[in-house]
Amino acid sequence: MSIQWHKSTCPYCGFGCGLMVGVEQGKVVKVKGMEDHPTNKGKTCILPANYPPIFTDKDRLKHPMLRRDGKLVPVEWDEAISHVASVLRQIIAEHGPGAVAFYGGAINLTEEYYLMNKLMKAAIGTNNMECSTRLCMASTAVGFVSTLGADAPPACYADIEKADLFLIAGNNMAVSVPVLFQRVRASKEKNNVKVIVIDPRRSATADIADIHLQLKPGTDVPLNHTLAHILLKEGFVNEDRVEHYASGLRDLKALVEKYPPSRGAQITGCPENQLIEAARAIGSAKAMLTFWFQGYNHSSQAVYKNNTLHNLSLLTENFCRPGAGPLSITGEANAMGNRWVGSLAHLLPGMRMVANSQHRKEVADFWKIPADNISQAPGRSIMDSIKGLHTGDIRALWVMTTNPAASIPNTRWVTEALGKAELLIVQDIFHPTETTLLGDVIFPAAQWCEKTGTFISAERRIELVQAVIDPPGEAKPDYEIIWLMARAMGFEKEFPYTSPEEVFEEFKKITKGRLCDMNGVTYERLRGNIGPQLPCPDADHPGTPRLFTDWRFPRPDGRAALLPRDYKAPGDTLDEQYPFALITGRLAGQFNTRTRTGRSPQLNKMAPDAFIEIHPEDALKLNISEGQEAEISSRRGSFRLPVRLTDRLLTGTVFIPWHYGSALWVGEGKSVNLITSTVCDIHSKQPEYKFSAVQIRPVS
Ligand SMILES: Nc1nc2c(c(=O)[nH]1)N[C@H]1C(S)=C(S)[C@@H](COP(=O)(O)OP(=O)(O)OC[C@H]3O[C@@H](n4cnc5c(=O)[nH]c(N)nc54)[C@H](O)[C@@H]3O)O[C@H]1N2
Ligand SMILES: Nc1nc2c(c(=O)[nH]1)N[C@H]1C(S)=C(S)[C@@H](COP(=O)(O)OP(=O)(O)OC[C@H]3O[C@@H](n4cnc5c(=O)[nH]c(N)nc54)[C@H](O)[C@@H]3O)O[C@H]1N2
Ligand code: SF4
Ligand SMILES: [Mo]
Repeated sequence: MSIQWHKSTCPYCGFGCGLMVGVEQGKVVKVKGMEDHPTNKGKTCILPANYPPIFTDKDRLKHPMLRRDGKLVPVEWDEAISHVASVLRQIIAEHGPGAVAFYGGAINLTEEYYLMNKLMKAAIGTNNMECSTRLCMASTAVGFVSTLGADAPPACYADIEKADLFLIAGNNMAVSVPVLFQRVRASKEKNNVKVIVIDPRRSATADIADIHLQLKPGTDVPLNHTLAHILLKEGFVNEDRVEHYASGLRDLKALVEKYPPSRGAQITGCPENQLIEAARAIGSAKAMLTFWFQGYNHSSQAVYKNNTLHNLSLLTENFCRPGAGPLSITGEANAMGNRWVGSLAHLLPGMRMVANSQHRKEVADFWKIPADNISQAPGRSIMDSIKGLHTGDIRALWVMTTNPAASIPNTRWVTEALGKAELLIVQDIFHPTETTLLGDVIFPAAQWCEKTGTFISAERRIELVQAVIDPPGEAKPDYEIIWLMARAMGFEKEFPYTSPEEVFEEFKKITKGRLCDMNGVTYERLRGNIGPQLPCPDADHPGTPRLFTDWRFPRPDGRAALLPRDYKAPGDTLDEQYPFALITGRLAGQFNTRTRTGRSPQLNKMAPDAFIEIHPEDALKLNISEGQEAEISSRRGSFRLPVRLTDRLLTGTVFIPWHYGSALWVGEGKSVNLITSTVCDIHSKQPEYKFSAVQIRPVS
């Protein structure tokens, strides 16, 4: 029998490479890049290419399970669903809807987030609905809303071939988005593009930099202010033109006046002449494209880092034209869909806000419910829900497509909280994961290629990912599990769906007239074709590559905002006892909590186990050598790892890859989140994974 090829989109990062999935005798046997896809032109990184064993792994969940006498036992779907519905109804009757919370991931389908929003925010009546986007892109979203007036990433991938300067800040794309990195490198070579990398580590991405600003961790805001100071002082800013499309110039000038190169150098540790060289490169660029990622968002100053980077683009007119602007890449495959459906506790579907009464009314009218049914207070962020489990204010948590027991900071605090839930529902494709091990109820889910629905990529491109094989055993698509649960809770009328296409057709109506308008999209249009970039308001609309090309922004005065943001040092403080700044981040061979990649033999061989990187000078002082075990402690706990020496770090900083938990075979206590800081950005509520104060001791 020959291989049947089907078009799909990558289920890992949000760059959204087009893929071809090869199926033979009901099994996925091969995954390769789609030759004529505009995003990747046939290329892929190693992640999707190594997907086939992940479909058939022995740990795939095949039956619902309930915990009885401490043990998870398989049950029928009917029993699992009616049990969960009755416990949820009872908790809501006794403690109100606010005692229930939902926490999802960012690789679900747009349709699934829509259903969950409707179930939680309309039917049950609580805004306690969150997704792992809180840990990932929440700050980028808040950054866009404050600077531009909407969470609307303006640039597109075609800008990569049109820019003459790439400013890459806190984004190790060589590891985290390798196909993007290949495009960036190719454009650099072909078009002689200059590259500035801002990262406290000499990362693989920094290897192609013309200027690498190796700043002290957490000092991006003063660095950006210093660059703005030089741009203004050296006459690179046409103030009249800027005033035309951006407000706030006077206040920004007053603030950055206080950041001359000497002060910038002192705070960031970057040499003065290098800061001047970087600012001049920005000032002289014809088209600057900026990239940033978790080096920004995983910070207590995350939103301010975003705002002050956008200040640089706005000051230099690097916006709204080919090759210029902020090009935000999203973390997980459908992180963009997730944001636009409103899968955070302060959002509503179609780029709307809970706190806005007009938005609440529009959504309530659409759902044909009284406006008061949507609570006017934003719900709990996931960090607040964990606190709520500790205090008893949250009684039930439904976790779907995310692994909080491994990915939220301060693991002991998280697992204790999950243990206190009266009802912990975990909906995943595998058991064990760190979180399924704690569940009271396990729902087995179908995954990518086993269900149909839409993903939206970082450049706002919507694509259909289709079911091409059957899920194992009794596993069901997440959308079906949600509508079965909703009906069992008494919402038959509101959840009459029989297919994801019906859900999409309903959802798209509420995007009408919004920047995420998808009314020109149908499954039929997407089937077998490259999807359009949103907004795409009607059937013959070709899609929208770039936003705000008329330099008008969705803010009250039509201008974008230059924002004067004060600098604050990271939340966790270094002292004599905890003198090292711990940075956590990614490896090419593993993805997030590695429930998938850790089950691919090839990927696991590449990146089998955790380690700590230390600068050789620090190692000498600590009397630690390459390969030796070290004990790493923070104010929250401690664990042990083998040491690797590297001068790619600054002295005083250390790096640990964060993928390794306890549920797969690396054993207990390898998860760096045992020791990471729970300090969050107050504006985005996103944790500061990139700065924890730690101590290191050799283990003899
Ligand atoms: N192979 C692989 N690819 C992935 C993932 C994966 O797990 N594995 N995960 C996906 C997801 S969900 C995401 S969100 C992305 C994340 O992708 P990235 O954000 O690119 O990855 P990270 O390694 O988390 O962090 C990026 C860089 O930030 C730097 N950094 C740390 N502190 C600071 C600081 O204060 N300032 C600056 N400027 N930089 C700093 C780090 O040294 C690091 O090199 O990757 C996606 N792609
Ligand atoms: N220390 C530290 N911690 C971090 C980070 C860091 O850099 N450092 N990065 C943060 C970031 S950026 C992110 S995005 C988060 C990610 O944190 P998580 O969301 O917890 O990470 P994943 O491993 O992607 O979890 C996805 C889960 O969904 C399951 N799954 C896969 N497909 C499906 C499906 O179709 N349906 C269902 N129901 N389940 C499915 C997988 O088996 C897995 O358990 O972690 C954050 N945590
Ligand atoms: S770069 Fe991202 S989207 Fe492309 S193949 Fe790799 S993980 Fe998938
Ligand atoms: Mo992420």
